[in-house]
Amino acid sequence: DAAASGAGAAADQGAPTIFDKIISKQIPANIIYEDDTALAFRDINPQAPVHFLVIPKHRNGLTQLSKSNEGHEQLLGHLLVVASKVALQEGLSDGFRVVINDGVNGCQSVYHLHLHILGGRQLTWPPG
Ligand code: DGP
Repeated sequence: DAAASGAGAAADQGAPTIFDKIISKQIPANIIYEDDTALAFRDINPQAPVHFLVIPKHRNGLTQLSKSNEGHEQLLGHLLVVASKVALQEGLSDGFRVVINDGVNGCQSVYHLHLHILGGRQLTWPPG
C-alpha cells in the first residue's frame, strides 16, 4: 500500500520488537483500532485514565522519529489522524496529549515508532 512503501521501506533497520508480536497477534493486546497501516492498543502501563499507543504496522525504518524522512510524510500524517480519531472514540473530547519519545534522552524503550495518546484527566506541563 502507498503509506507503507515510503522511501524508508527498503531499509527496515533495527531488531524486531515486542510490537511486531502485537501486530502479528502472537501476543495479546487490547486493540482499539486497526486499519491497513496503523494499529492502536492500550498501553500496558497506563499513565492516565486513557493511555493508548498508535503504531505503524510496517515500521519502514522508523525505529524512532529521528529516522524519518520525506518518504514517511504520508505515514506520519496518517498516524496523527488515527490518534485524533481514536482519542475522540475514547471520549477525550475535552482534550488529550500526543507524545513521541525519541532515543535515550526521550526515554524511548521500544524501538518501533509509536505515538502515546494520554487523556481522561487534567494533564500537567511541563512533563518530567
Ligand atoms: P516508550 O518509552 O515511548 O518507548 O514507551 C513504550 C510503551 O510501550 C510503554 O509505555 C509501555 C508500552 N509497552 C511495552 N510493552 C508492551 C506490551 O507488551 N503491551 C502493551 N500493550 N504495551 C507495551
